[in-house]
Amino acid sequence: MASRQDQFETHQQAGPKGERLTTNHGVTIADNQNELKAFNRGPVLLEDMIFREKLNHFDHERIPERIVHARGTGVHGYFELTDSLAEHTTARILTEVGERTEVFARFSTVAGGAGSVDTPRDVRGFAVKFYTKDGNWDIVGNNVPVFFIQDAIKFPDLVHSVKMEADRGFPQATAAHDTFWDFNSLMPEATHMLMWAMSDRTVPRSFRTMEGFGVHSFRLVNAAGKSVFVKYHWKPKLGLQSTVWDETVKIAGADNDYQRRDMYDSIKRGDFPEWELGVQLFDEETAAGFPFDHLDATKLIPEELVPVRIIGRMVLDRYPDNFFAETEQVAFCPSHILPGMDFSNDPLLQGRLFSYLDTQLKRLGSTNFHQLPPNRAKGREGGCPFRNFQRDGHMQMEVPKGRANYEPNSLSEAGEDGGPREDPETGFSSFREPAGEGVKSRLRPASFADHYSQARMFWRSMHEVEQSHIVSAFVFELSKCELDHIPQRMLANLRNVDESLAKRVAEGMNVDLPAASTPVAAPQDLDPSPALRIIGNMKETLEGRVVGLLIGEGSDVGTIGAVTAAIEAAGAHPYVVAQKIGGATLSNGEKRKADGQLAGTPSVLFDAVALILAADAAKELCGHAAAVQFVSDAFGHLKAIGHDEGARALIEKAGIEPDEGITAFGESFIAAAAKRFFDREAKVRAMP
Ligand code: HDE
Repeated sequence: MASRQDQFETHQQAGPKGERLTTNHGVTIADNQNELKAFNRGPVLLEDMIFREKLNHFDHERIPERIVHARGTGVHGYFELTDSLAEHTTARILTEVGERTEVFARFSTVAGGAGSVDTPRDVRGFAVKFYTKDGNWDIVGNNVPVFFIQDAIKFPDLVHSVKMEADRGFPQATAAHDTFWDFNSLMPEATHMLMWAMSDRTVPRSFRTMEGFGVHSFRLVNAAGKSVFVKYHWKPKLGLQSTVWDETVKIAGADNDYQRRDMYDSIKRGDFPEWELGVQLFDEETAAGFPFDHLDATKLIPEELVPVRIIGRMVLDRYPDNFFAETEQVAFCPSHILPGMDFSNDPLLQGRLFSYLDTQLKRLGSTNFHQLPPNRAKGREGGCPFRNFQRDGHMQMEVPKGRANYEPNSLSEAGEDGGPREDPETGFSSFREPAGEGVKSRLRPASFADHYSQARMFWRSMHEVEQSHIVSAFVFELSKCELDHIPQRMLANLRNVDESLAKRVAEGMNVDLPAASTPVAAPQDLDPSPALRIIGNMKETLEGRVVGLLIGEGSDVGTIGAVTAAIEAAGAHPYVVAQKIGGATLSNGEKRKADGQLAGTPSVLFDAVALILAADAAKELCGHAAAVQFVSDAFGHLKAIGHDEGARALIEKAGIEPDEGITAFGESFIAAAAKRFFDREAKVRAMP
């Protein structure tokens, strides 16, 4: 009978570093290939503790995914304060200019499951954990500054409505279905958020090109106990950039993981994603003068009303070593604030203060989730990340010493360690807010009644291109509803936002425009806020972007070199695509390997494209749909196309009418590649 060694001669007997494989209990394993059998070709024995331990651990690998924001990617980095808020807060992270604080950020979609795609039309989560000297601080925000609902008691209804429909288990990761629009059209307070959700904000090009918002008002509290309100803003260094819808849909097909890969690749290249942190600061008196209630999370404070003061920057520079241990197990809680900070009475925020702690217990299975590596208060001064008398529980990782597990105690009087004590000086204390008088009730404040003014303000603040995208998105989504009365109800609400918007959506669907619904509070005409636009807040820069170079047999080596150098000089990254992954033989007879194969690397993955082709190769590519689509999609997605003489045939085959975005190589290409050509849009698709 052959021994194990005879059969598996090639198996390594020790790891590359001489490590031995062991069980979880540290016993070295002799055979990791075969179950223990009673005899040759015989049954497996229950006593095989190595097999049972391995399978048992495997069977329990999955933990519940997040009920919302299940799909996400996390990154390590740091925050650096550039402007002190010492007059407003005692939190050191906001007062010590130049100090670097470790952070962990997680970006996510909201509706889809953990295995869904990265690029549906959806709000993106933007959660940051700061490991500060005063303990962990989490800003658990989104890339949209408002929310659907005013009161947390409606959150389960909202989430049920957007998730897969209960009976059929689809659609996944999209709001474009009956139940979402049914619920939201019945909740006029959602209208402002729906405008954002249908805008280009929810189809961001990259996590790196989106803003983040803390959404709610929080408080800062200074040493004298005085408080101001604060709203947090993240502004991307690369400016805002979104995709057009056709591009979004095609990205999902080309690369499920597009946005997390973009984050991973950019960090690997050293293009570290960066945001500025800004704050809007205002006091009670200023807030009282707003034409809306800032405690209502369906409202934003226009930057034109309260400017955003930039106080620091966040740089993300390290991908996690392990997705599960870090990104899956990181536990954000809006309740994680520091001494010198406090909450506001926003009822949505107040509900969140309960929900996140509760959810962590369910997902991570233990009240000791704070001991997991991504959650430990590791920035805390004094070595030990926490010191208290909470004890025991599942998966306790600490070994507390001594008898003191209660307080007060007098054990130190006998020379024993009596443990930590509260510190009224530096400890967290709540802002002494005068409590209002009133009646205990479930009423919604009257100041929350205006559901349309800011939705209208948002619409009127948009560039006309963005307005057409909003109309198209409403048409697309409402056209997916099977029940006709639902879009009708939504259209009735949209009439309160703007007549032309409602009319264009109805025309785009070829349905009747119903009578307007009756608003609880008459909408007001607020001043538009240009800060809300994407167009106008985009940066004409190639920095950090990716340009696809389509090459083929005989491509000119000099042109490839010059275009590559120009792209790199502009701070961008060239990515070579050829029909075959092995690449092509260039004009000098040398073979150039491709980074991507044409059929699997469409132009949707790039910010601009360069076609460097010999005439014969271009002609041959005219017979390949993937090549023709590479060009026609780049055009249709409003991107710059640089080309040499040889590539002309392919451009003609794609049926492209040259415009200023179609350039020869040189400076004009680099300048064009930093832009999107929105004027082209009317030529390529009918806009409702
Ligand atoms: Fe969340 N939300 N949320 N949310 N949320 C969760 O917590 C919840 C809301 C946000 O990357 C859950 O750990 C309630 C607003 C982000 O891990 C859960 C309400 C904003 C993430 C939860 C809201 C957010 C979550 C699910 C209404 C923007 C992902 C898993 C009162 C300011 C964090 C988890 C990460 C995750 C509850 C509304 C942002 C269930 C009850 C508003 C970025 O606890």
